[in-house]
Amino acid sequence: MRMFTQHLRSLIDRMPISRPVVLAILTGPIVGAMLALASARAQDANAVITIDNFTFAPPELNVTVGTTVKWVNHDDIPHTVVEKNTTFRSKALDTDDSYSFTFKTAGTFDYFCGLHPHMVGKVIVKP
Ligand SMILES: [Cu+2]
Repeated sequence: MRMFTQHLRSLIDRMPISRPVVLAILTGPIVGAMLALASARAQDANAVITIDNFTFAPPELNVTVGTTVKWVNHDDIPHTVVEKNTTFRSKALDTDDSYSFTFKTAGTFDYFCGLHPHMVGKVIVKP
């Protein structure tokens, strides 16, 4: 990166137009890309829990408030996702169906499959 910067600098020195203009032209797309990356990170508040072989994976997930969690059923039989206090409840998910829920409050959310109650999982939401 340093070599690249030095190379850039010598190039800029040899250019007939003013340095600030060149810098603006060169850094514009870089700054734009960095901003895009930053906003992508901010929006990256999502997580996936898979259902495979009657198991939620990961069985315990830690997220922050605002995160959208998506459950995806990879089994050949339907499953549901039901929170203990019915904070959320999906319909029956067929193979490759998914259900998403956005956690707006902090807390521990225990859930299970309504069709196979021995299937349990937990989402821990931090402020
Ligand atoms: Cu199930």
